[in-house]
Amino acid sequence: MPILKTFCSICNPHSHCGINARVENGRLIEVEGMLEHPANEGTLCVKGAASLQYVYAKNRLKYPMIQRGERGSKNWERISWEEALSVIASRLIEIRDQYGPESVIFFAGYPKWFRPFLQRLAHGFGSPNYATESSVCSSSPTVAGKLTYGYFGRPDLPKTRCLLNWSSNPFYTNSTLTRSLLDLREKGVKFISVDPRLSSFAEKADLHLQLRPGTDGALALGMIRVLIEEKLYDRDFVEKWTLGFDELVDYIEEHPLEWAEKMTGVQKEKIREAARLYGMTKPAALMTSASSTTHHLNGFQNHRAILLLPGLTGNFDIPGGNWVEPITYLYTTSGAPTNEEKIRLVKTLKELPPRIGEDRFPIWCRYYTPEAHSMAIPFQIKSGKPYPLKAFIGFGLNYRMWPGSDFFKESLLSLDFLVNTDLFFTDTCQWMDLVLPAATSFERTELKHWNSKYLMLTSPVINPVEKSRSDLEIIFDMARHLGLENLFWNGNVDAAIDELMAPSNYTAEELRKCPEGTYVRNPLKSGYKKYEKSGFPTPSGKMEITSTILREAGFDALPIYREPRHSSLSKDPSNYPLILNTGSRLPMFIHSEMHNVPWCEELRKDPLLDMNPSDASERDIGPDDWVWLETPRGKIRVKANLTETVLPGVVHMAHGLQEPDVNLLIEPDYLDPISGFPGFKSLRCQVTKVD
Ligand SMILES: Nc1nc2c(c(=O)[nH]1)N[C@H]1C(S)=C(S)[C@@H](COP(=O)(O)OP(=O)(O)OC[C@H]3O[C@@H](n4cnc5c(=O)[nH]c(N)nc54)[C@H](O)[C@@H]3O)O[C@H]1N2
Ligand SMILES: Nc1nc2c(c(=O)[nH]1)N[C@H]1C(S)=C(S)[C@@H](COP(=O)(O)OP(=O)(O)OC[C@H]3O[C@@H](n4cnc5c(=O)[nH]c(N)nc54)[C@H](O)[C@@H]3O)O[C@H]1N2
Ligand code: SF4
Ligand SMILES: [Mo]
Repeated sequence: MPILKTFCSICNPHSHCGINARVENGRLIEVEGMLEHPANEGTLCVKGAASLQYVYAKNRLKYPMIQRGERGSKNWERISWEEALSVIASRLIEIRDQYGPESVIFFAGYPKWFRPFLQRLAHGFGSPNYATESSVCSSSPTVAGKLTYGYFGRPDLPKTRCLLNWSSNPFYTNSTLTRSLLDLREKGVKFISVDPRLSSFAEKADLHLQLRPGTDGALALGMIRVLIEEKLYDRDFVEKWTLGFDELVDYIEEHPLEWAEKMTGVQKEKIREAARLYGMTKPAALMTSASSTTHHLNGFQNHRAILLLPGLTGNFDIPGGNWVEPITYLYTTSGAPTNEEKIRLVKTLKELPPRIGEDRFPIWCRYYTPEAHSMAIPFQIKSGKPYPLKAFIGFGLNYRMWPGSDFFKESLLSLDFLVNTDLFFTDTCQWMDLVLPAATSFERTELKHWNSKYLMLTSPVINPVEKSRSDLEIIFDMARHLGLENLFWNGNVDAAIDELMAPSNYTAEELRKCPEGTYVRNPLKSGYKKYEKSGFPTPSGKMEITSTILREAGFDALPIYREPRHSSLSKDPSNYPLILNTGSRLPMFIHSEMHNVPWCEELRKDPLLDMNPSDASERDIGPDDWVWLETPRGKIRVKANLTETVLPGVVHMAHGLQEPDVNLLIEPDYLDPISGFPGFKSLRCQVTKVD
């Protein structure tokens, strides 16, 4: 039986494991990790190992379908692709003629691989309203880095001697890093973990700072105080390359370590120890999360405070520190330059009407890639201001991603036309006018870049399940029906890949000749301390401890620490004494995904609320008791999982479940005023036993 080469694209774009697929009569029979692939070196996690159950899941969407009658009436009728795409095109053109192209939203959920082409479709159609899941993920840290340094770099793991892991749990979330992290540990590299839970990473750390969620800014400022007090900062760098150091010193002087201890719950001796370990071990690298520090109302500024650490200690853009390499394609640094930007943006933003959210989150909108802000969508749908919204074309839309998911759904249902393209007939699909079946990575052609300077262009290794199709082909075909075929290489996907890869002289034909992938020839050489040549790409040309952009926009220029609105320190005698933290990742699920896959589902059958035994005994709650998890917005029924891994006073609930949905408990406008990120991780709640 032949072994065909492909990769798993279930989880985050920094993993994506190479796969050897055994195929019989066009059907997948077996998968195993590809030994020669630099990302996974033969390994697969439980999700990838369950690929057969995923590809052939019972609820795969099999045909384009249209819902006749009312939404939610389940009156579905199978239609042909031609019919589906004609209906979509004619409705969109009607809506464009009546309300303008900006009234149509083009949205990508968690899947990322087709995004540049979806954005091209939106702009080609005339709508600035291309929006994505990144409005709650990774973009806030990205913008925080841009405002502070102009760019930011990932931790240079192979060369570091100290890893300060601030709020990430890579053993679960980026599991292809596991082996190399354990190797570092065995080599004696110091690990510091900043995490309110004893995570699988924190267990391995030399030092674990178990802070109260959402107080990261206070902790970072506490560490900075020690670095300054004990002269552990890089004085040359600070003098030459920073803006606002004196303001920082003034602030720090007013905030002793006792203050940081009180805010964070971390003993001041531990804060001092962490600052010394990070400040004195050279080189040291900072690893952060795409979301956990920024899922708070004060998250953007907290993240900025954390990002000051590499600069102040001379660890920015050096070997073994936070090394800046250019992003070449879809969030990765493969070293092979592409025309991604050119392909995404066929119109300049000046030629398009304002994006959704531009009024409310101007900094995010200006300094992130030109997208609309997803969190602002339901509010503009409701208000119709500054202009009405009428249609939503989703690719991988899960309406439960939003805080106040019921509010988002209700606003969505007030639109005139709803389409979603997904692999599965999800809960969200039930509310659409039309659904389109997408193909998995096994059934499509996909171009992928890896940070390890590796490229792959796959061809389908199995027949698509029933009538499912690649998202890319669907987008190209939608474009054809809208009369935009010229913008879409007249339907020729390989021609698009040729144009995309032209700056690094690869063609689709050449890439297809090495189905197992290839190391990038002559990858871009990044060099170190690039600011010494050209300064930092910030308004002042320096690392901005005080941000010029924030100051001009009326925000605190310095990342000073402020308690979030629902602070657990506030004095009101609240009925909600516990902190609710949501969404710590589980290894067997990806948000709303993999719950339909038996091997994954079996590993965690119940909706578990992690709580400390002391909080449980105060409430007469025993292991596995059913409890109500309640916030001022509502309550859901969950099962108590008593565990010492979480702090007393803080409970943790997974997101992504259809039932019970924790996002029903969160106000839709509980948003960070700078980034628009929801406060998913520092809310107030109560837990009581179900009678
Ligand atoms: N309470 C709480 N809420 C959160 C978070 C939290 O921590 N707490 N985290 C937030 C974050 S960081 C994120 S990233 C979001 C997750 O964002 P979501 O978009 O909700 O993520 P998923 O559920 O993984 O994926 C959405 C849909 O994409 C479909 N899909 C997968 N692959 C493909 C494909 O190739 N093509 C197509 N067309 N569809 C596909 C899936 O089947 C699924 O239905 O959730 C956010 N919401
Ligand atoms: N298996 C799996 N992998 C995934 C995903 C998934 O759903 N499943 N999702 C992908 C996505 S979209 C994302 S954004 C990433 C997230 O990737 P990670 O950030 O690595 O994972 P999380 O579990 O969200 O958060 C990591 C840690 O942050 C801690 N944390 C929570 N609140 C705070 C806080 O206020 N401060 C600090 N310092 N730490 C805090 C949690 O306790 C948790 O241990 O994972 C990606 N990978
Ligand atoms: S889900 Fe697992 S197997 Fe698939 S890419 Fe992610 S880590 Fe690899
Ligand atoms: Mo995310």
